[in-house]
Amino acid sequence: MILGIGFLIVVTFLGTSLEALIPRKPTAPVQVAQAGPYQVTLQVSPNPPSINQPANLSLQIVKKASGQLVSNARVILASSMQSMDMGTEEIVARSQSPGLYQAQAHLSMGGSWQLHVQITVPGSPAATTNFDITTQ
Ligand SMILES: [Cu+2]
Repeated sequence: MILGIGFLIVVTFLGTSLEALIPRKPTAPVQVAQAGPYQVTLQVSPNPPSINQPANLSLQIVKKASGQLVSNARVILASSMQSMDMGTEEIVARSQSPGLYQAQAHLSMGGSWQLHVQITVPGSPAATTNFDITTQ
């Protein structure tokens, strides 16, 4: 029994330290997700993002039904770390051209980040989705 618990502790310890040592696979530089009636294509550059400089995020938003670019949305991004509470950075993306929104995020630590995207078009309910971004 005691041996079993000791073994568990060692395995847990190894698991945690290995996770910090093994280089993480970067997430794809272009990812697509569905947010309610919209399809969102996220491009991250550089990929993987550097922890020393802000990451450039660009989001293209189209209506799923028609493929039409969504040009009048308010796009709010919130980035947070998945494995710990480092707070949440909220960013309002700037409209760059019809359907294209850009923002910079400070992903200041290596690991898995979650990017929460909220899209609000006047007259329609807000739609949300999440992306995973891995920094190194
Ligand atoms: Cu962290």
